[in-house]
Amino acid sequence: MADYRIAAIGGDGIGPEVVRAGIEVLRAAEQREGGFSLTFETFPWGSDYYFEHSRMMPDDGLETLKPFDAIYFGAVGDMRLPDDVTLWGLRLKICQGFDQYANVRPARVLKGVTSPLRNPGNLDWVIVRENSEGEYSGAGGRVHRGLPEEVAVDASVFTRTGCERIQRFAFELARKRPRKKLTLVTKSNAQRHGMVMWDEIFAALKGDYPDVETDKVLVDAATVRMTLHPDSLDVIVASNLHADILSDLAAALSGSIGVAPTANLNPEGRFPSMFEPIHGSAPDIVGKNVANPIGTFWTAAFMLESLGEAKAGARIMRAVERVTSAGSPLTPDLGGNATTDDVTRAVCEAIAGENE
Ligand code: GGG
Repeated sequence: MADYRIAAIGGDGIGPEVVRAGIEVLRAAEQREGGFSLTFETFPWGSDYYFEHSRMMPDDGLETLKPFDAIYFGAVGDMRLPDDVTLWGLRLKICQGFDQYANVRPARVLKGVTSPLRNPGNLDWVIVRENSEGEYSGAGGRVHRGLPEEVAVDASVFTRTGCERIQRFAFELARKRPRKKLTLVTKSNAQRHGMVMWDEIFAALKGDYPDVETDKVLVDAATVRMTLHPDSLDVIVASNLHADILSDLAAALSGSIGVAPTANLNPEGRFPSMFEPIHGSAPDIVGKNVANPIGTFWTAAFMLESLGEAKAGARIMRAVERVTSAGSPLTPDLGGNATTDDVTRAVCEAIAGENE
């Protein structure tokens, strides 16, 4: 029987609350499904850890995480610290340190959930975000700090290897989906070096995937397509920053940022992959027991699927949709007045009570 070792990192804000809820749901799925087991180890890394140790995670944190089969992550962001310190000190340290270059962000309207769009049609997208370079390369610097002549530079670094591997990943993903459609999003009219290379690589790769229908759109026009013609999109591939922004829009259009999952994949399996809800630390609702745990449940399903336990993952999603389609219990972001605990209990009961 397979035993999967999962590193759980709640991180900041509502992260620990939703990861705790997610572990309960994973335990329910493990029990109901049988045939595999999960061993969790929890790491208290994040902003509280920073105040004790002057760093978001230990210097040898990546070595500690390396033997795990997967990382189940909550969120980063704390009002007491600059956002770049928390993001680079934990989430990006893991994503970049483990070469988790494929960030996969599905968006669809779950049963019973209302999209803010008048005509959501069959909104069912996967956004593939380049996750290792680009606008998040970290290259740049500041000189003459505080003086009128101060200069700040953030360099977007796009490598042919980085662009090609993420685009191939997106093509492979698109060809496994019923619609087999891939849209490239860039801003190659304004960013005339790196983004033009994205376009050129896409044009060259297309020939290797004749079964995948392709098109391309500028990132500004992509927001319009997503809002007015959601049916025209299936898989979208874009740079680190563009896809980050588009996937927040996608989550909002599918009903709430609280339901959307993410996988940070190292597709070759040289390092563990990391799974997390799209949402951040939501400091305004910390400790109130109202955080929506559904994004973390969908994330759990995604993690099980990636570990080879697709049946158990699908079971979690059926249970989630049984609860959402019943219309209750739902947290306030979905129009309900239930707590995180209420939703967690209902999903665990739906898993345990399923006859399939
Ligand atoms: N669970 C996702 C999360 O914590 N996101 C925090 C954040 O600030 N992310 C910025 C980014 O991914 O670019």
